[in-house]
Amino acid sequence: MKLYSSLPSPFGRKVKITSHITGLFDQLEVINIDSADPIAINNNPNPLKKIPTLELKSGQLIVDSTVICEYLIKLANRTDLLPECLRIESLTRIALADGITEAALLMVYEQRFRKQSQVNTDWLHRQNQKVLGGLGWFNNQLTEVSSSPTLDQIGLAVALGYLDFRFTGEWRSQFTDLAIWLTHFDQKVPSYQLTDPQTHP
Ligand SMILES: N[C@@H](CCC(=O)N[C@@H](CS)C(=O)NCC(=O)O)C(=O)O
Repeated sequence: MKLYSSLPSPFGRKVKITSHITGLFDQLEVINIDSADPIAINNNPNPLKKIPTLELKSGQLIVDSTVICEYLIKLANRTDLLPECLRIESLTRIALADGITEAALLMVYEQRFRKQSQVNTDWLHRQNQKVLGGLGWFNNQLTEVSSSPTLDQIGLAVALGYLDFRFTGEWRSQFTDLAIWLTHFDQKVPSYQLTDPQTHP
């Protein structure tokens, strides 16, 4: 299976951690694509040119990190990562965690793809409110982490990791319970550090 991703991609990291936990990482051929490079992105078979993208040996494409993770979870028969009896609740938590990551990505893109004079500070503020809203929600809804985390916990950890990576961990002083939670995740899930773009570039 080919996984199109990039080293800093938080959604790619979500898939990589899931593949480690399900024991499928060695079956992935990871192909790094620099999303900022207009020539490199043409190598991505995803028509939307987003990463992560999974390409099966048959040529079938699987897109969107949650869909890819669910595919891996089913392939490895590890449905405890996305329990059927809690499916809607889990998918909601995953969507909220992904929403934090998406808003943070949009803030990064606003500053990467526009000239400084064109950066829309109202738009940045709007996205930052989403990040803060999501963090506030999770800060009051934390669940205990084990060495085999659920997919919503993986999604939350990569969202926080992305804020650490791109926004120097400013969130930590305001959301102290979440910061403690992430320390537990980091200690219990070795693939979190293995996929850290700051230490494994
Ligand atoms: N909902 C998608 C989001 C994927 C996404 O936005 N990926 C970013 C990189 S982390 C990307 O491909 N950005 C380049 C672009 O949007 O053109 C998922 O969960 O996979």
